[in-house]
Formats: sequence, C-alpha cells, structure tokens
Amino acid sequence: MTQTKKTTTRLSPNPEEVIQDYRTAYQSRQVSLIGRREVMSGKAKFGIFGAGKELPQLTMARVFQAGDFRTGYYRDQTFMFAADLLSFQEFFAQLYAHADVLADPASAGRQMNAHFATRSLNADGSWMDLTKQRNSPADVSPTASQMPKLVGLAYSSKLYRTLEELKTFTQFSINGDEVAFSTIGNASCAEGLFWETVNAVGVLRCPAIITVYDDGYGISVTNEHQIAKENISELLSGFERPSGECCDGFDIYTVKGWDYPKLLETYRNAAQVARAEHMPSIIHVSELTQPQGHSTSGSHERYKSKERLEWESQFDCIKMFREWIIDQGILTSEEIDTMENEDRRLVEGARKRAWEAYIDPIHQERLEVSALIDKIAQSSHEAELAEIRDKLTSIPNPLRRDLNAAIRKALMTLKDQPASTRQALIDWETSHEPANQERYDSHLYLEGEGSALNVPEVKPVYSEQSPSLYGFEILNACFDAALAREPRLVAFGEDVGQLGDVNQAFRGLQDKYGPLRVSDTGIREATILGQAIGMAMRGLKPLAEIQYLDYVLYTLQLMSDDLATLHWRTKGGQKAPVIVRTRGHRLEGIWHSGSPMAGIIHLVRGMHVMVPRNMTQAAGFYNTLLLSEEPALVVEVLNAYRIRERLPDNIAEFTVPLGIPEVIRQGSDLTIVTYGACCRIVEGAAGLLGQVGIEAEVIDVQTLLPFDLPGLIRESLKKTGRVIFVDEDVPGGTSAYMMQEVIEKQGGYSWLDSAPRTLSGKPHRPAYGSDGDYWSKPNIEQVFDAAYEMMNELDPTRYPIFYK
Ligand SMILES: Cc1ncc(C[n+]2csc(CCOP(=O)(O)OP(=O)(O)O)c2C)c(N)n1
Repeated sequence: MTQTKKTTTRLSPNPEEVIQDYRTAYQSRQVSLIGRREVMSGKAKFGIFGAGKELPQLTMARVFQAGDFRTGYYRDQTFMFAADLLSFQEFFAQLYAHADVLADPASAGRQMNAHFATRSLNADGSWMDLTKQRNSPADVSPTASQMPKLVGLAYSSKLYRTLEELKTFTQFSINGDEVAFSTIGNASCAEGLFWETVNAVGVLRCPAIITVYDDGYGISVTNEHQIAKENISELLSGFERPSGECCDGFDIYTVKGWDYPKLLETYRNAAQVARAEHMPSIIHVSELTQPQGHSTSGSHERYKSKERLEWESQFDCIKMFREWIIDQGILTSEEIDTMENEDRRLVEGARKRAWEAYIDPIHQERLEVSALIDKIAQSSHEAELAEIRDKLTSIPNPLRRDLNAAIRKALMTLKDQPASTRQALIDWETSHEPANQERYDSHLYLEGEGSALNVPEVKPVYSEQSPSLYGFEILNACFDAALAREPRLVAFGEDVGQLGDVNQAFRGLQDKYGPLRVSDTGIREATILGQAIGMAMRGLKPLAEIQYLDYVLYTLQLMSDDLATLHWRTKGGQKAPVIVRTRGHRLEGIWHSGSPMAGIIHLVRGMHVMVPRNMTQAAGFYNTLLLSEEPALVVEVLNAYRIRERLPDNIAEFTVPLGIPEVIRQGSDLTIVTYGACCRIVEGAAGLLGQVGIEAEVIDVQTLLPFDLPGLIRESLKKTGRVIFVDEDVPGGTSAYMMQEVIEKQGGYSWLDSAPRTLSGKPHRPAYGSDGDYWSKPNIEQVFDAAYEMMNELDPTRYPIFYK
C-alpha cells in the first residue's frame, strides 16, 4: 500500500476561505465575550467557551465532510459554527437553558452550555440519512469521556468498507469513507480513557483523527503535573508509524495553534490519509491560549503568571491570524475593522433573538399568574396577595419555578378561604405541569417503534424433537440465527472471536461469519463499551461482551454518563442501541461472583437491565432486544451454562417481553420475589417449605429495569399477604429496590398481613470457595428460615421453631 503521509509542501490558502474563516473566528470570539457577560449579569447560570482555540477548529471544519463524525468537548464552538452545525442563536439558547428543542436542537436546554450535538433521528425515533449530514454525537462533561466512542465511530467505517452484507445500508455509510474526529484538552490526556482509546484505535487501524488542544493548563494545573515530559506528542511517539513504511500506528503531527496555513495543511493531510487508507492521526496543537480563563467560575489571573498572561495576549490565535492576513495582502487593517464591526452586531443580534425567544413566553406566563392573583385579591387577602404579586413581578429574569413558588404562597395565604377562591390558581398550575414534565422528564426511553416494550411476545415452541442442550448451546443457536438474519449485528469482546467466548456461546461463529462480525478485543472494558456506543450511533447493532459482571464496573461510568443518558439528554435526537452481555452471580471468589446490581441499576436509568435465570430466557431477551433500538444490559447466570435446557424449535423468533415477571412456583402462603441465580436457591427452599406444609409462591422478576409493569407481584400478595425479597446484592441493595417497587409503587402494602422482609447477601464481597459462597450469600437454609419464621409469627403452634 502506498502512503500519503505527512507532506512538507505548504498549501496556498484560498483568500475567500481565509476571509470566511477569519470572520467565523472573530464572530466566535464575540460569542465567548458576550456569553461570559450574560452569565456575569445573571441571565445564564454557567458559561464555558472556546476562546483561544478558534484556529484549529476552523481548519478541522474545512476537511469535515457529510457523513463524518465528531466527538469532542466544550471548547468546540468554533468548529460547530464553521461546520454549519450550530447557529449563534442556538448557542445562546443553550446558554440560557431554553427548554425547547427548536431553540436548542442539541439538548432542549437539558445539557449545560457548550455541550454540542446534532440530531440523527426523525421525530418518530427512526434514523435520518447520516451520510447526508455532518454528525456530532452528544458531548459529555467528564473529561476524556468523549474518547471511547471514537473507537466505534471510526471502526464502523472499516466494517462498512469491508463487509459485503453492509453495502446496502447506504443511509449510514458510503463505502466506509467517513472519518471520525475527536478533540480533547491537554490535561484530560492524563485520563486512562484517553490512553485506552488511542491504543484501541491503533490496534483496530481505523480512520480516527484525534486533536489535542494544548494550552498548557487544566484549569489551574500545568502540564508539569499532568503529562510526563510535559509534552503529549513526545509521550505518544511510541504510537507513531515509521515514515515511508506501511505498518501500524498513527501519523503524529505537532502544529502551533496560531499557525493557520500549517494547521490547514495538517488537517488536509490527516483527513486524506484517514479517508483513503483508514489510518489514524494525532494532531497535537500547541501554543494555544485561554484568554477568558477556564469558565465563568473563576479567573485565570489567580493562577497564571504575569509573563504567561502577556505571552497569551501576544500569541492569541485571532490576533496572529489577523496579522498574517494583513501580511499576506489578503485584507487591510481597515477592511478587517469594518468586518469586525459588522460581525459584532451580527452576534449581538443573534443573542438578542435567543434571549427574547427564551424569556418572552415566561414573561407571558408571569402576566397570567399576576392577573389571577390580582383578581383573587379583589375579594380577599388584598395586601398579602399584592405583596406576593409585587415580589413576582419585580424579578428581573423570572424562572418558571418562581411562578410555581408564587402560586404556592398565594394558595397558602388563601387556605382559610373556600376552595373556589383558590381554584383558578390551582387550575393554572395543573394545566402547565404537563409542559414542564415534557420539558425535563420526557425521552428517558424510546417510545413507539424502537421501544423494546413494543416488541410483540412470541412464545417458545417445543415439540417432541426439541433437543435437550447445555445452556451455552442454547445461546449458541440463538446467536447463530441472529448473525444470519441481522447483517448489522456485530459481536465482540475479550475471547469472543477465536475461542467463542469463555463459556462457548459463540463457538464456531467466527469461522462461520468472519472475524469482523465476531471478534476478539483487547482487555479494555471501557473502550469495548465505547466501541459499541460509537458503532450503534452509526447504525450498527453491537453486541458487546464484558467478560464478567464484576468488570462491568470499568464501563459503568460511561454506561451511566453517556449511553444511558443519550436519548434523554438530546431529547430524542440520538440513540445508541447497544446490547451489553455479561455473566455473573456465582463462580468463585470476590471478582467472579459479585452481584452489584443496585449499584448498576441506579446508575443506568435509560437502559434496560435483564437478569435471566437460564439461557432460554436469555436467548428470548436477546431476540427481543435485537428487534428494538434501545440500550440494554443482560446479566447471564454463570452456573447455568452447563445445565441442560430444551431448545425451542423457534429459537430464532421467540421473544421474552420486558418487565413481565414469571411465577415459577405456585403457592398460597407467602410470596418470594427474586431473580437470576437466586431463583434456584429459592426454588430449593420452596421445596423444603413444601415438606413442612408451607406453600411458597416463587416469582422471578426477570427484568430489573423495567420492573413488573403489570403489577403481577401485587396480584400474588392479594393471595398470600406475605412477601420476602431475596437476592445476592448487599443489604439495602436491589432487594430494597424491589421492595420499594412492590410495596410503595404497586401499593402492595395494603395487601400485607405480615411485615415485608428482605434477604440479601452480606455487606462484604463473596468469600472464596463454596463455603465462602454459602456464608456470604443467601442460601437455601436462610431462605427457609425467613419464610418459616413468617409463618411461625402467624401460627406458632403449627410452625414451631425447631432449629434454634
Ligand atoms: C472526570 C472529570 N474530572 C474533573 C473535571 C473538572 N474539569 C473540567 S474541565 C477540567 C480541565 C480540563 O483541562 P483540559 O483537558 O486541558 O481542557 P481545557 O479546559 O483546558 O480546554 C477539569 C479538571 C471533569 N469535568 N471531569
């Protein structure tokens, strides 16, 4: 393969493009200055801006084409403007937290300012044609968390270029020509996620361009404390591919942040190589500045020396760009002054329009509330109500919560009056509540077609010919059929490819479907998830395996911050239908037996979480999820792979619905609610209870998120009046979650004759060995005792305590 690596020839920039770029840079700087003023004057809550980093962004935008993807961070406003992905008015709308998707298409006011995103979905949640637009997955604030999904965004191009079965999916890719760009600050390169991403991209050889904006600081902390040798490109040099040879690695460029022609040339080179050869690059942009300091929260004079501040004003990239333009004879100083005057007015006009669009409806609502209070004041509590109204109308920039607080205060003042006096205020608040719910609470999950909850149930079918197989063979049949019918399904993880996963559910499938459909990855859980997120955002159906549940913790931050929140934080603008597969609960020792389910389910609202008790249920869940467009985590039970189950004749089609518990043993005396590996323990205990005349109803909840949608457990309580929630999480963990769902949300308390109980694992981790397991987690005897003691309380004569 020939290489088009780093050229040394300087390009002559096109003068029209230069002028356009200068104007965008200058306008963007005005956005930063005006934006900061808006925060300082109290009209917005917090501001973070891209001042000082304009030039690399302009030049990156010059090579960013339709179909490409950017995953970056809060400094990228100039790029977003230059790539035509964001208007000034939209930028200010987000700064003001305008909770309307038409005003702030990135997040409808849900994300803080400078968190950029384009929209990939139509209003009904279906995909747009991503090759016809430039794309920006939604930003995340935790530094370096934008990086892991770069792996999948870039790797998808390789799959679309190589796999014949993907050639027809032309709304996602045209021959894999798309490049994925990412941006990160110098200090955030100290994060592990950065290094894991660079390594994964290098291993996968995919078209990624990583830009490091280096201004020498991370808030107040200098590179001395952030980066070994204080130089990120020097540190990265081991990743560099030798020049003139065809081999793995990155092209690494270093370029000064104020050198416009060099930046232009660098990005053109990097993009050309990435697009043609699928080789990645790292562009270290040094000598950048941060003229406004980090954010509106502080001032950089507190931590930068006088010399540094002087250097920053001298080497400001817009100032240098201006001097260069004059030097090149492209424009005169006077011509630039005229342009700048126009551009200041243009930005100020956009700001004004954004503010009015945001505040006018609130002012209108305030007028309505004040008028209602005035009207009531004509007949009672005149002085007190006038004071409430005056206080409300004197707020310079009212919020909707000020209206609710004023209404509540007025209602309290009127509490001694007949209800009819207060009704108009109550009606006003009630009629506005749905709009506020819609503003802040909608779109946590998909609704309509892509929703996993709308996948129709297809029951498993068995015949006399249905063979009895090991659990792993059931899954193997399920995955084989899924890979055959869904060309976008791509499975990967540690030992998934050649070995077919450590429990053999993918045995033989790499040979059958090829190493790109079923593949091995390095030991890199966070970027396995990031790879999946990026691939899912490009229309693929990733099935990402995390080898054990205990290692899901490595992915949990991204699962929580990025994947689970994506649909909500873009108000339905983006989705990532990732299926994460893992296994856990019972093997041996601390890190192969954990069940930290509460830790997980409380952090990933926005995902579905399933805990199938056997592999047939798991297969049904996979079939359901593959028909949906939502992210999910499936936790398989480790000790069920070697237990025999009957293979449904319709293994490729049957589905298990989400949120529907299953009664796995009927009983009338008490209900035991559980899931996963504990099902077998509880069934064992129920057998013993049966021997002493106690009939326990055993319910497997099957999915923790969503939880028992039809309220089947409450129906069981109506029959039994008693309930125990059993699992192997810590005390107060998922057992307490289940209790809240049933007792509080389902109203189960009103059917109880005994106090409800939870029975969980110990607060420490599971100890090694079978005895360690027995004394760390609920065992058959403990479940028996808990149920028996409940019955003893009811009838001590019939159920005497005989064991202590
Ligand atoms: C995981 C995490 N830790 C800390 C922060 C707080 N924080 C926000 S920005 C920042 C400095 C980032 O510096 P750098 O990466 O150089 O980018 P810059 O802001 O200078 O462009 C810090 C510490 C955060 N957002 N996320």
